[in-house]
Amino acid sequence: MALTLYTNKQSRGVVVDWLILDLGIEVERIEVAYGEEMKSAEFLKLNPFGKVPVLVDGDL
Ligand SMILES: N[C@@H](CCC(=O)N[C@@H](CS)C(=O)NCC(=O)O)C(=O)O
Repeated sequence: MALTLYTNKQSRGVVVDWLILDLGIEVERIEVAYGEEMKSAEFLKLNPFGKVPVLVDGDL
């Protein structure tokens, strides 16, 4: 399983992190900074709203 969680420690992404921890699921965590990074063209491809959390599961 290749899950990737794009998140920020000061966001509601901590709730997703908590669930992932409880379920014992392996995930790669990528910290995304508020501001420019979250609104960058690259990140907007993952979430057009430019917000975290974003969970990527393979092609989904
Ligand atoms: N409906 C979204 C809301 C996500 C959301 O509002 N995330 C905030 C952090 S808690 C965010 O990324 N804010 C950045 C911004 O609005 O620029 C969800 O529940 O995942």
